[in-house]
Amino acid sequence: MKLLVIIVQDDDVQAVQNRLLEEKIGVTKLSSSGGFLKRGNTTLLVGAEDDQVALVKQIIKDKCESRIEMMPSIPVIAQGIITASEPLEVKVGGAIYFQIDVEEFKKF
Ligand code: 2BA
Repeated sequence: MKLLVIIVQDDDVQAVQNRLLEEKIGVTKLSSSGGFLKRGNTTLLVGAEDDQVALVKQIIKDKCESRIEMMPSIPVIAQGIITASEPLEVKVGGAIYFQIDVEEFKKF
């Protein structure tokens, strides 16, 4: 069994969750936020049997889009003068995926 930790953009969560539920694959949704953009995203925890892992990856690939986000300008102080940095375009990927071996799984 594997524990999959998948970070997705909030806009894609519903579609991913619906497909996982259709396939009867359990999922836990955690509210999270990115360290760089400091915007909300969602972390999904999926306990998957080894033979379900490929299907979960395919669902993620199908349902998660990469998008361009704007990082707003921030005040910058240089040589005592306050200016504003240029707004920055940041490409946020479809999803970030981690796969971990599960030593033991129990339901109490
Ligand atoms: P954020 O940390 O808010 O990052 C959003 C996007 O900003 C990233 O998209 C990446 O394109 C860019 N970015 C991140 N750090 C950067 C930096 N130091 N300089 C320039 N650009 C940077 P993704 O790579 O698709 O990541 C989307 C979200 O997934 C991240 O949101 C973070 O919440 C999570 N994530 C990404 N890599 C991770 C990792 N190695 N461990 C844990 N979480 C991760």
